[in-house]
Amino acid sequence: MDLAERVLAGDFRAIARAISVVEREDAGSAALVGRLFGRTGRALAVGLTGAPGVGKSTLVDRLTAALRRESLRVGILAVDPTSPFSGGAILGDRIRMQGHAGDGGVFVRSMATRGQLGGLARATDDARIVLDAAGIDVVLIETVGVGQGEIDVSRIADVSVVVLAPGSGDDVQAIKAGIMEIADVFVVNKADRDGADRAVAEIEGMLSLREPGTNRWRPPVVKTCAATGEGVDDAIAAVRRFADRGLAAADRARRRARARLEAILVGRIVARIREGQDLDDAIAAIAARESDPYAAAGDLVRRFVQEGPDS
Ligand SMILES: Nc1nc2c(ncn2[C@@H]2O[C@H](COP(=O)(O)OP(=O)(O)OP(=O)(O)O)[C@@H](O)[C@H]2O)c(=O)[nH]1
Ligand SMILES: [Mg+2]
Repeated sequence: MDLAERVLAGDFRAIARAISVVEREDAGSAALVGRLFGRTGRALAVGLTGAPGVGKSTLVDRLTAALRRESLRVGILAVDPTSPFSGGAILGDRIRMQGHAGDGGVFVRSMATRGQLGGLARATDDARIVLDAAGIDVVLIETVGVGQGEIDVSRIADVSVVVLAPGSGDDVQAIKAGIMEIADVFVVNKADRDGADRAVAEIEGMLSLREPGTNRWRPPVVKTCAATGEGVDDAIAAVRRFADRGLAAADRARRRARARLEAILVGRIVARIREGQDLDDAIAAIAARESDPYAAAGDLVRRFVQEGPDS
């Protein structure tokens, strides 16, 4: 059996290898995704985003245990857009998965930034494809959220959960508007601490200030104590309620398809133009003020279209 066949058979070692192949964009990576893609679309990808230390990993651990009780297969991707140089080993320390070591129904993987952020979102999306094709039922994507990158990563998920904790400096006002916008479900974790009810009230208050839209989903706000597992079933129920709205899923799938397609097109066209002398000439002309960036880009695109992508 080749790698794609072994992935489709659900072999964990093959899954790990396949994710490395797509992560590094090794030769054959596009062909591998091509072999797997037709067999995807079953898995539910759930993103969990939040500031460092709010309890995302503890929550992921609890969610995994609950999903395993339903005999669902779980894939966990721990993604850190904030530390480009940390690599897999250090990231691995941030995952609290001891309880599931040796469980053949749980696959765990860390994803680190290699190169730019866009690359991380792409690699994570491809890893999701590998897990989906391998028969994983639920993919949990943990992303540390403090900057911009986690927003890209959260777009990969079918359902985005924003996790907060009371009184840790990451309360509602401090959370970036962008993160708020991506939430399909809010989880206020560490409900055992003071201020949890206030945090819930603040989020609810913020949500009621949004533009009312017909049929617009109002993100539920769920309190959890990941340390004890309290509220975790409510969080799963809220995620499923959102996922069960078929239209939202279809919309999201199309948005994701568009983003992926456009990114690949841009990458290929730029790579193709870079192969020739044209790009260097255009850069020199702009730097010397002999041309402007818009005119130069227009010229390059025109020439690309006229000559064809393979000339
Ligand atoms: N009191 C309390 N502590 C919790 C709860 N959930 C998690 N913690 C603790 O909070 C700390 C951070 O938890 P993690 O699960 O590692 O948080 P994280 O968001 O994954 O952290 P990073 O991956 O580093 O961003 C740990 O010491 C947990 O034991 C909770 O519900 N209540
Ligand atoms: Mg963590």
